[in-house]
Amino acid sequence: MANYVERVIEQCKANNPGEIEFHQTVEEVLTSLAPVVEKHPEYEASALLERLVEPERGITFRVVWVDDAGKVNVNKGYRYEFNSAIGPYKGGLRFAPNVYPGIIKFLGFEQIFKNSLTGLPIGGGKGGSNFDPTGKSDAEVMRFCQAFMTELYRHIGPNTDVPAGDMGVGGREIGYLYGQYKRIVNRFEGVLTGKGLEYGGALGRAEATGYGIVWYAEEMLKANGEELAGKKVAISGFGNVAWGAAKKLTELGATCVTISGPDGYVYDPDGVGTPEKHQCMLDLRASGQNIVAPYADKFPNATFYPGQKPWVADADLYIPCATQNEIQAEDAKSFVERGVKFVCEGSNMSSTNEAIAIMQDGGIIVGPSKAANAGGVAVSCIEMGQNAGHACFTAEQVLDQLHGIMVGIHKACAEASQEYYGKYDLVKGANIAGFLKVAGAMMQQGIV
Ligand code: 2IT
Repeated sequence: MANYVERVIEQCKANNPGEIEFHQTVEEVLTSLAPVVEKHPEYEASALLERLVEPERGITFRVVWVDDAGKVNVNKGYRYEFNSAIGPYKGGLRFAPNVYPGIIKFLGFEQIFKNSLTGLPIGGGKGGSNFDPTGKSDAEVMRFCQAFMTELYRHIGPNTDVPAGDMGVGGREIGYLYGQYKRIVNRFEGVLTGKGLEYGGALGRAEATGYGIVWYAEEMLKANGEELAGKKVAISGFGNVAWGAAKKLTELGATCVTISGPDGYVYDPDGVGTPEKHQCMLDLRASGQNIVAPYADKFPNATFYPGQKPWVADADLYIPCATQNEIQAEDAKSFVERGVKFVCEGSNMSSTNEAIAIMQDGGIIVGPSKAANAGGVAVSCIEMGQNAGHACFTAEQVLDQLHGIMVGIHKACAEASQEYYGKYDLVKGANIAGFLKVAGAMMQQGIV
């Protein structure tokens, strides 16, 4: 049966040449599923893994828009609708210059298991564009979003496929995308999440991913006899996820000592812990410059280290919140050498497979992103429910539910790894727990 897993991994690599990020997640997830597949021969008989790694539908389209100088620009647009066994396709849109099918497919594949782990009825999908938002004017972003939605609208719907934000797509972009969708279809409906509070957005959605990660990390620490209060925490990134994480870490009594951007990292010995500092993160993001150095100009106790990652800073817990593969083998080795105990992934696929193996072999407890960062999409689903029921939930209702979901995800990961591997391994446990629900639904729905 292990042969079955290996065969599907090899076939998937051959069928998707050059899409290395997609290969990476497929290899990581399927390898950990070997004992599950062993127990369920019916999966191989129904080609369940082959179906799982093949998106149900992949849409590629042209996005044409005119910049402020009057020049016509052409970008690529994508939506990979991966799996709808347990609900409508759900997942964000990423606008970044390095976007290509390998990135969108890795994100879409991860999203299947993440969404399943939330316990809510949402399938997996992801989309985006190679559009680079850095330095673009507001009017350019609007024209791009309108052009993107002019094609995408025909493929999505509140019960079909519900996109949201990801890197490069925040509240502003969701607003422009939503406005264009509504203009075309003439319906006010919950087709996107992460909307503004004035037009159907959920209270707590902006904070949800970061808060969820910290609540997941808290469970990880508790399960290993430690507590978050008093801990020094190094995070990467400065966007939506990092912002939410910094806020919740502070609230729970930890000190968040770093943030980072493509230009380097900032070390703040006093902690990124005041409303003014959290606002500074939002201002950095709104500046559209993709840099963190100005934080150190504003808060003189902080130091900016150009070109470095925050992993070299001394901390008790590391939370990557920037992008995929930001923890490489050499970072993992350095964590092990320094006796680091906890790493909780915030960004999707924060670590290379080699880095995960090095950390786990070195005794580090690793929280996998597909479990730890599921809070964002969980609140997106709450937003879908709110829209469908023409309701408005309070922040307290949303965040209490989110906290319960994150505690439940940690428990599900721990129990699944205990059952199939006889140990506390959240990385394998997340894959197994996420997979079992989707596999059960696929088996019941026949060969489709
Ligand atoms: O990676 C993710 O889970 C997201 N970008 C959020 C997806 C969503 O639909 O809220």
